[in-house]
Order: sequence, then C-alpha cells, then structure tokens
Amino acid sequence: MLRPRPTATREQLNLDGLWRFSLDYAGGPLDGTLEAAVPASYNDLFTDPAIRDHVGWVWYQRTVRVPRGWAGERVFVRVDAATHRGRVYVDDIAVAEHAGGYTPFEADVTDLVRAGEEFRLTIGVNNELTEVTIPPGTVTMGQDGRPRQSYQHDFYNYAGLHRSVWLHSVPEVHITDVTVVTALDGTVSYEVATSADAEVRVRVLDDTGAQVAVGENGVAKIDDPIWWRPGAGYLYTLVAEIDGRDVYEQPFGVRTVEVRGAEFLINGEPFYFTGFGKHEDTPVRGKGHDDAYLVHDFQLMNWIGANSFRTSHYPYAEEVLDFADRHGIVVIDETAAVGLNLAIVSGLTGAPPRPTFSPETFGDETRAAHARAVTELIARDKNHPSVVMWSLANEPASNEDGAREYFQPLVELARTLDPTRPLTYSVVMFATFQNDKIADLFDVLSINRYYGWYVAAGDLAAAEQYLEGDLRGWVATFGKPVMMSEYGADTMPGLHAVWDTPWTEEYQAAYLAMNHRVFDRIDEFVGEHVWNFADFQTSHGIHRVDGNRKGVFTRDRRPKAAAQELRRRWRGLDGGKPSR
Ligand code: BDP
Repeated sequence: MLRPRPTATREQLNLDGLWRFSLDYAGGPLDGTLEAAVPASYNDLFTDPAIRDHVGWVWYQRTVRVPRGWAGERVFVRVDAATHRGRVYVDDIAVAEHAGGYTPFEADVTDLVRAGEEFRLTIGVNNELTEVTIPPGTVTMGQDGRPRQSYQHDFYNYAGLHRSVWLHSVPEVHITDVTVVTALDGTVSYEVATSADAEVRVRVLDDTGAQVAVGENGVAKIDDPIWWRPGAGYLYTLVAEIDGRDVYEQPFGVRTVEVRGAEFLINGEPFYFTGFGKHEDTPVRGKGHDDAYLVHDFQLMNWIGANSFRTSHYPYAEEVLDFADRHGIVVIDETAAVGLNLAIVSGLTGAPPRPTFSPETFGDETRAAHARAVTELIARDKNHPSVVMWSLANEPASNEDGAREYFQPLVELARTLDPTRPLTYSVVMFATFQNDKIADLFDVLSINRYYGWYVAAGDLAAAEQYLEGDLRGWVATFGKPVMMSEYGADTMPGLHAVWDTPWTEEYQAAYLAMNHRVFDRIDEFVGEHVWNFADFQTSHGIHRVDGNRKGVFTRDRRPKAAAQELRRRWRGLDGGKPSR
C-alpha cells in the first residue's frame, strides 16, 4: 500500500492532535469530556483503571474540514495504525474496517465529504486478541462480568491510534502501487499499478534531484550507481507519472541481498548484524510513534555501534523505516505473529500445554489472519532498502506437530510476494536443532536463547557450554547462516555485585561477554541482536518488576553498564569488532 506523499498532484492533511475519546459510541457526538492524544496508546494517558484495563472497543472522534482546493479530487482517510482492529465512520456512516494493529488501511470517502466543508470523523479501536488475531490471545469473562484479556507475549497489550491519521487527496485517475527491484549494475526494474488504464512515464532522480535514468518497459538503468550500503543510506527517487494527471515519488536504494551458503550478503559482501531487538514503547505514549524518540534511539544505536535491528514483534511505524533507509540502518522486518506457542503459558498452572496447532487452537483461521499479516507487511515495506529480511514469526512452537503444515504455505506466500528477500523466524528455546520442524524452509536461522538467565541463571560457565553446543548443532545440521536474534538478562540499574549475581549491572555485562565469546568461536555466525534495546512495559505478572528490564538502556534511554561494553565491541574500540 502506497504511503501518502505530497507531490504536485497529491496533498495531505495530518489529523494528529487531541481527539475526543470515550469507551462508548452510539452514533453522533461522543459523550463525556475525555480527550486522547493521537498518536499514542490510550492506556497510560488516563488515571482510571477502567480505561487502562478495558477490553473491547474505544472511540476517538474529531471534526475535519476538507481543504477548499480538493474539489474534484478523490479523498481518502488513512489510518497508519489502529491496534488491533479499526473501524472508521464519516459522520455516522461506516467506511472501513481493518484487522491487524500495525499496518495501515484507508477508506475512499470522496462521495461522503465536500471540499471546504466539515465532517465528523469517528474511529473505533478494538484491543481484543483471540485465537484468530495476529498476535493471538484469549478473552475470558470474569466472574464480575468484565472481560479479561490474556496472551502469550510479555509486552503490554497497548492499544489505540498508535500512528498518524491522514486525510489525503489523489487525482481521479491515479497511481495505486509501485514496486522497485534493483541490481548492483544500476538496473532498476519497476512495476507501477494505476486505478484505470493509463500510460505511465518513469524517471529516476539522484539525491540532488538530477535525472539519472528514464524508464522503458519496466526497466530504468542508472550508470555508475551509488549503492545503498549499511552505514550509508544513499537514496534515489523513482518518479512515476500519468501524463500530467498524477505524480508519485518513490524513494529507493540500489542494493542487493542474498544468502549464499552460511553467509548473509548485502551488495555481495558478507554482512554481520550488530544491534537489538527493539519495541515501540515509551513512557506515557506506550506504543505511540514519537519522532523525538525515533531520532534519539537512532542516535543511541549509532553511538553504541549497532548497524541493525529487528522490528520485534510487529511492523514498526513507516517513519522508522524511512529513517533507517536514509541513514543506512539494516532492518529485519517482523510480522505481529508473536505467541503462536501454547507451551509458553502452561508455566505455574501445572496444566499440560494444549497443542499449539490444531483446529481448536491455532488452525486455518489463524493462518489466514497470519497470511494477511504477511501480505500487508510486504505490500507496505517492499520498497525499503533498509529491510533486508522478513521475519514471519517470533518464537512459534516450531517443535510441535502441525508447525510445518502451518508454516509451509506462509513461506510460499512470502516468497511469491517477494522473491528478493530471505526469510527467517526467531526460534524459541524449546525448539532445538533436533526437534524443530520448519528450519529448513527458511534462509537464516535466528536463535533466541537465554542461557545464563532462564536456564543456568547465575552460572555463566555452564551457560557458555550449553550455548556453544546448541549453536554448533544448528550450524552443523542446517548449513545456513545462524544469528542470535535474542539474548539478554534483566538488569536493575544501580544494582551491583562482585559475583555473578543476576539482575546486577555487572551480570548483564558478563552475560553478554559470555555470549560473545561463543559467537566469536563459530565461523558461520552472521550476527548478534541483544534483547532488548531498552526496558519496556509488560503485562501484569510476578515475573517482571515494572516491565522487562533486559534493556541495555533504561526505558528513558539511559545506558546501563553493559552499554559501554557493547560499544567497545561493536565500535571495535578494543580491537574486537565482530565483522568477518
Ligand atoms: C522471548 C521473547 C521476548 C521476551 C523475552 C524475555 O521473544 O518477547 O521479552 O523472551 O523473556 O521469549 O525477556
């Protein structure tokens, strides 16, 4: 889905700000005096627990005046993210509904609005996670008659309008999609879709706006192209034009990605990932996008020497990927399929886990939702040079029966939608190189392991042995590139000890150093993503003290001691730079 961009033929009005807010909507103006910020999660804005713990629909409303000059144009409302389900009304007419909390949707409202006049825009947002949503969860009815939400991931189920809302205009006949694929010699293959039969002209501009190529029959050739590289995000612009009627400008980079043997190649050169699994998570805003945190997080990643991150555990705001494109940061782009694993929840209840993949648990309907999530992710992000790999799921029960039947069609779908990027998934602890049923379907094996934390806590010597045996098993069994997509230890800033004591700052540093010793002994290793960039909020529970504290930075982005250690390693300050 094209990101709205202002061009000579397209305009847009940003609708962010304060909206009226209510738990109820019966048509017409919303009752009450509450106002909510957009973009933001609504959960932490208010003091009333009935709002924070609400399960179901909430409602946002504002009036919008259509710009005077838009007469004759098609007018769309675009919602960048309504987590997890959104419903849009113009006055009281429903115009769009969308499932999936981290990908955009829009409604053509041309016939319902008039240039120069106002309308009432109402957006319902539903936070329920069920067996057929991505991510999945369970809603049960409490004895007090209130619904309760549970789910298989630790991060808090923030909800709301997490990203911008737009009103935008396009001409009657317009460009509806652009796909760009590049080769290192400067060959740019493109496809442009239009709303009606129309001839499309294509030119390519460099970053000064100078024309460097003209398209013909789906191909444009840039002479002596400047490659998009990790650390140097050079961008060209593909300008697609329907003769004087519509213009769309699509940024892109000239770069290739390839898996060869046990190597991950960007532009034909081996690439070693350094960085983090992240979250969209900040105080008060929850999962609301914020440009200040965006800039600061990228500054910190640069400071520490991270060349990449994974959008754990859902697609991030498009602003984030645009920024990564411009600054040469490499991204592993993940769907919101986190928690397809019922073994994770059996925990303290003593109940034997139910099978994850079955008609009663996660079956065809879940997979259909997952397929939509894959489709929408690739449709949204296919032109970002920063995105080098799709992650189809985090920690699915890939060791259980039914996993292969569940994942094979999704892998095939992703390969059809994008034959150019490798695929991965993050492998849960219980899935070993001996019992995993899907690893051979994927290109890169991304391993989540917590030896020294959930296993062998406080015993880094034992942890080191377990880890090495485990990783070598994956390398030897599959002959594919292997990277660590999660390793980390909860750490309370300010807690210190001279021994290997979990939760101390010294322990986090020692834990990471232990992992790095192992990685450096394995030649086939292609990268390390620490869990997590920053502390983040989690759901209520006894396993977390005000959130997950595995951050290398605190939730307000102050470095813990391990940050300095990572910086020395990743910036090569003590000669140990992990590039091969
Ligand atoms: C992994 C999950 C991640 C959690 C992490 C942890 O992929 O989302 O936050 O464990 O427990 O299982 O810290």
